[in-house]
Amino acid sequence: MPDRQLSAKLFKAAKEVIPGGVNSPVRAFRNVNGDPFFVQRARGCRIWDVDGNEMIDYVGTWGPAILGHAPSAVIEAVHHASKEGLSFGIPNRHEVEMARMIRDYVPSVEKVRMVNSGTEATMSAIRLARGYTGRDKIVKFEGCYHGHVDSLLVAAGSGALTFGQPDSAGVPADLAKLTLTVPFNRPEIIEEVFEKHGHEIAALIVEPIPANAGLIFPKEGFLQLLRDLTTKHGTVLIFDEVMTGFRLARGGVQERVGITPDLTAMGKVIGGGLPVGAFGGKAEIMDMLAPDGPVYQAGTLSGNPLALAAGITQLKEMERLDGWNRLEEIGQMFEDGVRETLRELGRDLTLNRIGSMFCLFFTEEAITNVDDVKKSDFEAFRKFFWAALDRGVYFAPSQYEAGFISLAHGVGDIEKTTEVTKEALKIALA
Ligand code: KE4
Repeated sequence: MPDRQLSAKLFKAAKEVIPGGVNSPVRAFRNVNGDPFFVQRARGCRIWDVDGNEMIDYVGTWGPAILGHAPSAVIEAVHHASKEGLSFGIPNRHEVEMARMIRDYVPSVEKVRMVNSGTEATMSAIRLARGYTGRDKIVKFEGCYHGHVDSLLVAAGSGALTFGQPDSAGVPADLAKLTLTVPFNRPEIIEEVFEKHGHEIAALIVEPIPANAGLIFPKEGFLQLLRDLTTKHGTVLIFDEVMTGFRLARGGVQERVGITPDLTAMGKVIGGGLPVGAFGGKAEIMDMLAPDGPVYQAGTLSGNPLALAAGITQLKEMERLDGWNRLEEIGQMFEDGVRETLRELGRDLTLNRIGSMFCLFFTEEAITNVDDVKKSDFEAFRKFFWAALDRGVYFAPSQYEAGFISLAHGVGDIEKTTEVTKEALKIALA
């Protein structure tokens, strides 16, 4: 059992001055009924906690660390940029280079605006869609998370087709009522929604491959149905690719599935670990933004030179290293190891993996939406999480999160992970 005394001391101190002791709730390990460790440093696919325990990391700071932690090229780029200044609040050349790269990687993005988080990206995209269409209502899917935007922290209303109620304190009921939350992968329900309300709906926002309820694959034709319905009713289709963008393909999920959204929310990978988000899409829509258009959106640190130097370098490194193909190879190795282990244990748990993202569900049922995830054995998941962590492998501390593989995960790391996963599964499933 690793010694985590310094983490415990730090967590106690943190709780006195930070709500819940964390700056973001998932870090509190509430879903695994334990206290978090405190990180000391990270490099490659490994992290070390303040007590010196070393772990193989499959969270990767929730997506940005696609090359692994602290890649030398990114550190060098940030260091070099910092010599010219830390922040300007003045147009700078990094902004033009990043915008051009994003447009090149994601052809549906004719124009793009940089922001400082995924939340800002989705919040701005929603406001823009409302300004562009003159409509107020929006549609999102249960289990999809788009950041802590008031309009998107909304649970399904009483009936599947009634508009929403707040999913968080502090969200006005009158605002939540404008958001309709429906089950993912249920074509008949989304068709009925548009039949009834299509003319009122400004935007439909979706994670094209939901990764905030584990990892859920859209049924054949479901994303195309969303594209057809939104086109037919003049609704803005927003792909939230904050997590999947620049990771599941060079051009994100929209490149994999060949579906073109009207707007895309982006983040994580394009920040190289520094605070960055972005939203972009059709020029006709984007040109509605101030200062040209009537939709206001702004940010002191938007286009920050250090964050963009990090993101630009990270993307260039992915190109140089043929990163997306390499991630598929490593991801396949990871998947083969886990599936072999499940076969040996005679347990057919559901493992969803695409590219460098995965989720092992503690259920043998197919996972089509978050209702299926809720049937997982959460106690077994918790035992698995802690057994793996105690043996040096850090998986996401929640059954509702996806795992992330980086270019820094080598064959040896995957082999160790497979061994640890086997031990942890034996304990969890005993
Ligand atoms: P941020 O505001 O946290 O940068 O991004 C919000 C966001 C938007 N869209 C998607 C699809 C996202 O996954 C996220 C944030 N992802 C979570 C991880 N599941 C961030 C972890 C956290 O909240 O601490």
